[in-house]
Amino acid sequence: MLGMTVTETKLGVCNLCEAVCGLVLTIEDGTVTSIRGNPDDPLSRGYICPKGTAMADVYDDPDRLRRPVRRVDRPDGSVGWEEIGWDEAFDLVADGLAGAINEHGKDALAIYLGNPNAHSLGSLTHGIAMVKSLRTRNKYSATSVDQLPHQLVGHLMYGHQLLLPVPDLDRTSYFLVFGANPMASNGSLMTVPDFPNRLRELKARDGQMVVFDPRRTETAKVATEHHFVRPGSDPWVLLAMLQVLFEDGLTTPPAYADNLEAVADAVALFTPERAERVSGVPAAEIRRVAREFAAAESAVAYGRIGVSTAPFGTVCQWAIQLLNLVTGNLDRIGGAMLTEPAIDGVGRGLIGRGHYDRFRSRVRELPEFGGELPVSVLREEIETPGEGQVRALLTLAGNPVLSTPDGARLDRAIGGLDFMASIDIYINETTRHADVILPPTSALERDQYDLVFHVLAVRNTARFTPAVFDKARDQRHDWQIYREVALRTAARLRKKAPLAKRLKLRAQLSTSPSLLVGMLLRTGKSGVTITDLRKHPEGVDLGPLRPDLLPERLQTKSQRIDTAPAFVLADLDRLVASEPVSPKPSELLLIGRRHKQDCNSWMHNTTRLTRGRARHQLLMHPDDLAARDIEDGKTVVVTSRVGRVEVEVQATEDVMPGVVSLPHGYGHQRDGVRLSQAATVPGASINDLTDPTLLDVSGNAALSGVPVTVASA
Ligand SMILES: Nc1nc2c(c(=O)[nH]1)N[C@H]1C(S)=C(S)[C@@H](COP(=O)(O)OP(=O)(O)OC[C@H]3O[C@@H](n4cnc5c(=O)[nH]c(N)nc54)[C@H](O)[C@@H]3O)O[C@H]1N2
Ligand SMILES: Nc1nc2c(c(=O)[nH]1)N[C@H]1C(S)=C(S)[C@@H](COP(=O)(O)OP(=O)(O)OC[C@H]3O[C@@H](n4cnc5c(=O)[nH]c(N)nc54)[C@H](O)[C@@H]3O)O[C@H]1N2
Ligand code: SF4
Ligand SMILES: [Mo]
Repeated sequence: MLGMTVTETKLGVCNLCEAVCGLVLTIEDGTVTSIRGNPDDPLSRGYICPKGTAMADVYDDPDRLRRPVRRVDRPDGSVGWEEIGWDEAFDLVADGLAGAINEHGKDALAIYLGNPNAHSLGSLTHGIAMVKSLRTRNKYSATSVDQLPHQLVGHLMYGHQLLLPVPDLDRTSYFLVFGANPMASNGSLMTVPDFPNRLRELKARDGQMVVFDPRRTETAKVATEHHFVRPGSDPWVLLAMLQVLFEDGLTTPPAYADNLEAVADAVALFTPERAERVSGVPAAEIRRVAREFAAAESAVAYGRIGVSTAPFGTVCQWAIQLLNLVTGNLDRIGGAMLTEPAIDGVGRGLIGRGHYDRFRSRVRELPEFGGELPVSVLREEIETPGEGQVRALLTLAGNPVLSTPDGARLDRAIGGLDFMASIDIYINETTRHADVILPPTSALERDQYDLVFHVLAVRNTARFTPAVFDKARDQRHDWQIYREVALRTAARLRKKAPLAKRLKLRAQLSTSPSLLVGMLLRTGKSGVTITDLRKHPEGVDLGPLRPDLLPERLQTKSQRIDTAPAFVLADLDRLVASEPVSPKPSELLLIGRRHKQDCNSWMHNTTRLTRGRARHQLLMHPDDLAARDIEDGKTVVVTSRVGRVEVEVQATEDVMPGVVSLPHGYGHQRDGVRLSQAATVPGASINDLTDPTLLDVSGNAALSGVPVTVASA
């Protein structure tokens, strides 16, 4: 074999977005030399985007941590990192966490869970258990800068926070999209790999895709129709559509829906004419779209980040559910349908239904949802002295300094903590403050089964992907890290949990995630076993989504849907009170942006994804630039209530006049420190401008539609 190259082909899975594409990797002498989409995968059908190929970069990345590191504050004020052994690292972390709890109480420890946790089997099977064992009320996650309104509405209407109908994209004839850009994001709360082709198929069968977005996005450009809508004004448009449906008598709701008269009453005031004044969408267009939606053979409304991270995210998600429901498109082919995953975490109660306002945050008294507080309060809980003040922080795969509102101030607050530990594969803008970082194996080195994304997929499939690479001896999987941190911290607590509880925790955390998947499949109803999945690593097709699963699948006590939850109706008063009289002429509304080659706040150190034209600029309409005497390409100062950033501006008619757009996840150069993953991409963090006091009623941050001013630098 001397001198010969050993070439292997292995199947993998991409964990960089919710599309969870199946991959075929070519590996030569241990190096990944090519990554393609797997044509045999029944869900992703061979699709892959530029990020899928970059999975190899994460694996190879010399910047990626493979062994624990401890922060060393040097006498000259600079910071260095020193590799330490696992045993020492676990002890340091357990000492720090238990120390804060013993001295100041359990709520002195805050925990933040970031997005990649949803993409790791071990985080779902073991991470959540570890977090629970630490019993703090100061639990935060990316949920409250993302999909919290969906979860609240699912909880209120269907009885479970994750009983969320997904668009039956492969069969619908009318796809109505508010504030989502699946051509760049590849779908969210709708696992839909190969969106571009699925859309082509939709259009080939004479289907419509109608998009409402303040920017003419990649998705808007391939839509059959795009409407500019003023940021934050979607609830007016959505409620006006409902008003039209009721007024025209176009409603055909299912028998298990209650209180529709209350909905009709509540929306009566929200006429298309009133919506036009607030949103800029002509009343005639709102009427036409509503009528065409109702008349379509099948239709489904869908809304994502642009309407979730908005001041009325909950109202929007409620109205979107209602558009589907009142037109008879809920639980129907081509409409909004329920999935039947092989591991039904929702139906089997593995995931809680959600609960609201069981306790509140200490400083601002904001209600919890599902045991979590809105991350918009994290900074003040760290900074405000008194009983229950946060003294220590544990982050799991997150970067709140770049991803949550007023990140700059959070950054400073985190810097002042007594102790911080992170479970993360990089030193990022947040984890740079950690005393110790514990890095788990990366995605290609661990087994994967998508416990979350099969629940949200446009087709029922199941897939188990064994690790592509063996882990090195001195690496740890995330679940092994969670076990050690949980057990060693528990052992150090002065107020120990009862012995039986601790033994149970040990047993629970000592079973590997893959074994758990096998057990969950065996005890489920799908008939699929882990042996089947190991035989078919490309995935097993369980068929298209099935209709008529309601009302049986509802988890409400009555097994009926309350279409008019008092909680949501009450927020309509706040909506009316917020009706803008006339916008201030100097003010612009800031919205976000995702690009195909970006992955939230990380992956900016891979050449593969960062070469080519820069894309960090503030997008602004030429008329708005002219009105301020600003030239295209110049550096501008963007100012909001909480902060200011400098960034280059780019003129484009793709944004509405009065609207500016910055992508999130940029702005890596902080305090002049070069971070291992921060790379060289320029740009500013949009979350140095977003405002933690702007919130939806759910507690979700209103990141979209933040008032800013723009001036020449
Ligand atoms: N203004 C604005 N802000 C936003 C958004 C927006 O649209 N606009 N979007 C929001 C949304 S939807 C989300 S989900 C959040 C994301 O916010 P976060 O989840 O806080 O941040 P990410 O950028 O996803 O960072 C995840 C970190 O996890 C680490 N990581 C990656 N893979 C692994 C792994 O396998 N294991 C471990 N342990 N660590 C890993 C990387 O170091 C990375 O820095 O941002 C939110 N913030
Ligand atoms: N390439 C890539 N893919 C990703 C990610 C990534 O970072 N990069 N992140 C992943 C994550 S964590 C998530 S949650 C999903 C998000 O998935 P999407 O929600 O599809 O992604 P966004 O691009 O944020 O789309 C939000 C859209 O809302 C628009 N918008 C902003 N404000 C408003 C408003 O007030 N009203 C309306 N109607 N529209 C508005 C924006 O212009 C934007 O086009 O993407 C996932 N996929
Ligand atoms: S669409 Fe791209 S990033 Fe998302 S799972 Fe597929 S290959 Fe990965
Ligand atoms: Mo997200």
